[in-house]
Amino acid sequence: MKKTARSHINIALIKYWGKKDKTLNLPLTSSVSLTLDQFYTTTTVEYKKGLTEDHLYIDGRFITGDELKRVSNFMDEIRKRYNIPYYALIDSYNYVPKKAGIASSSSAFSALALAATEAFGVHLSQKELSSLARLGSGSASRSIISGFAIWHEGDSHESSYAESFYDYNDVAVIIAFVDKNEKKVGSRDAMNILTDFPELKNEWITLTNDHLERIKLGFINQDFNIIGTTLESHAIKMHELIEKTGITYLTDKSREIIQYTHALREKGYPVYVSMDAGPNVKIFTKKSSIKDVLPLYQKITEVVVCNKGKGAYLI
Ligand code: 2P0
Repeated sequence: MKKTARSHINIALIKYWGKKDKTLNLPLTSSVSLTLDQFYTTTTVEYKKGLTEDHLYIDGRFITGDELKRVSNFMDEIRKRYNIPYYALIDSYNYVPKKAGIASSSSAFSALALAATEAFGVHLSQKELSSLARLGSGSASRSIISGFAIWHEGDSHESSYAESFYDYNDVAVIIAFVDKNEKKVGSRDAMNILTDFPELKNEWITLTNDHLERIKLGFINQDFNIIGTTLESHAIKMHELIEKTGITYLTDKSREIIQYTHALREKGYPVYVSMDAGPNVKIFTKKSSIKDVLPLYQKITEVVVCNKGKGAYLI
């Protein structure tokens, strides 16, 4: 009744921002991501007969309050769905800068979904596991999958899941760190504010569906320029949207790195930016160009190079 799972973070090329159903955690739109090889969560779940509640440790710290509640609610869902009669000891380690827009909830709930089912001998298909992880955190549905994934928005628990997307081999991501501290507004709270702005919400849905079609063509034609320009405009549009709802994640330093990237692109480097719910900037580039591009970013900030990573697995 004990299993350990590992899962890596993913970065969205087409972003998930906003929900159409909070209970099932269904997104407003489909999204596309790349699971990375660098940052991950390792989680052990052990069901124990004597426990009267879940005991959660994150990075060796005993967790209570809202953080425990979110995890316990997710565990309740798993217990209900698979008739598991025990509470669990959950021991989780994040090899991710937490809450700094490097998406730790994606790897956390993906690893937890796998460990919590397997620890009770429940073997789910990848599709079922992805839907399950989604209930913990939307982006976790995509971390179940290796490499590029599409999370289909769906309209029910079963139809909202991620699976492999088209592939592109020559890709790498440079994470340019701006700030590793905890962000002020969590993405869950921030995206829920969108419900107060119905017009913005509708514009966002139309725009995202359009970007999704465009990026698909980029993959089908194996055109890195189309993939890159689409993911970059998409991320910039998401931040414009978020700012219209009164929240700002990007700092002056983020904007400097964005400008710097545009200047490099004018010189011919294949570099495109993407930013999530935090100030750090992710640069999508070609793996074959890393040796030329990396020193240019190392000059200006702390960086980590990521390649395509594996989906969730047992260890
Ligand atoms: C994404 N983000 O697609 C977008 C872009 C942040 C910016 O998915 O409420 O932590 O747990 O389902 O998954 C972050 O949202 O939200 C996220 P919940 P989650 O990567």
